[in-house]
Amino acid sequence: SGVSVLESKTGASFPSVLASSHKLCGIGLRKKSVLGLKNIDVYAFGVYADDEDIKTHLSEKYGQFSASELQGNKEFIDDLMDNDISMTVRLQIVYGRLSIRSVRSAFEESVGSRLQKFGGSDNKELLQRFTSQFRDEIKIPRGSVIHLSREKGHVLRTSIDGDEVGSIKSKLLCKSILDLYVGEEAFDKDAKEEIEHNVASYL
Ligand code: DAO
Ligand code: DAO
Ligand code: DAO
Repeated sequence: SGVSVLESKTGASFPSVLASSHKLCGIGLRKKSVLGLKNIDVYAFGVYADDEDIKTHLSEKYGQFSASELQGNKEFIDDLMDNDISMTVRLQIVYGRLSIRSVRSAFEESVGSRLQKFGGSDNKELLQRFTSQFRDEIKIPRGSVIHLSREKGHVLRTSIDGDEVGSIKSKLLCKSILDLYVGEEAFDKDAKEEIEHNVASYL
């Protein structure tokens, strides 16, 4: 215990183990281009997964392959996203002027596009109803830590600096969030590769 990994550009620190059994699989950076003019670093993130759950759900199908053989295997990632594997994405905010309004609109854009990709039908109204719960008074200063956890039964639990802000049971939503970090158009491609490799090494 006590070991952590630093994201090199921002210096954000990620413990190598979260809670009891969530192991760090990779870290990366979420950037956003503003008006097509400049890229801002919004947050550093770490993706964690329960290594026992990985064994339980993925070993039978993938256990005979090496980590490098599984690199870039889309089915493997799809199975990681679809199975009931406990995972946490830990965000550490590095942008100092984040407003709830911009969180809401970024969420509608990024998560919204995945809800559409995986859910098909129109989730727009549902999404807006959800993001309207991001109350204006919530402050997310630089250094804030947000946990997005997928718990057993595809329950997404969100906390900010240890305070729970809500939970919602939705397989579609959990998958849509994870897709931002490990999917085909992940925010940080190097992080995605690192995560794939480490998940495979837990088989
Ligand atoms: O100041 O308008 C601006 C740029 C802010 C971009 C914010 C992107 C928000 C990304 C989501 C953060 C989720 C915690
Ligand atoms: O980076 O585009 C993105 C979206 C990441 C998901 C962020 C979820 C933030 C939820 C925090 C709610 C605070 C009111
Ligand atoms: O769980 O498969 C399902 C269907 C529920 C659809 C949930 C859509 C998500 C609505 C927006 C929530 C944003 C956090």
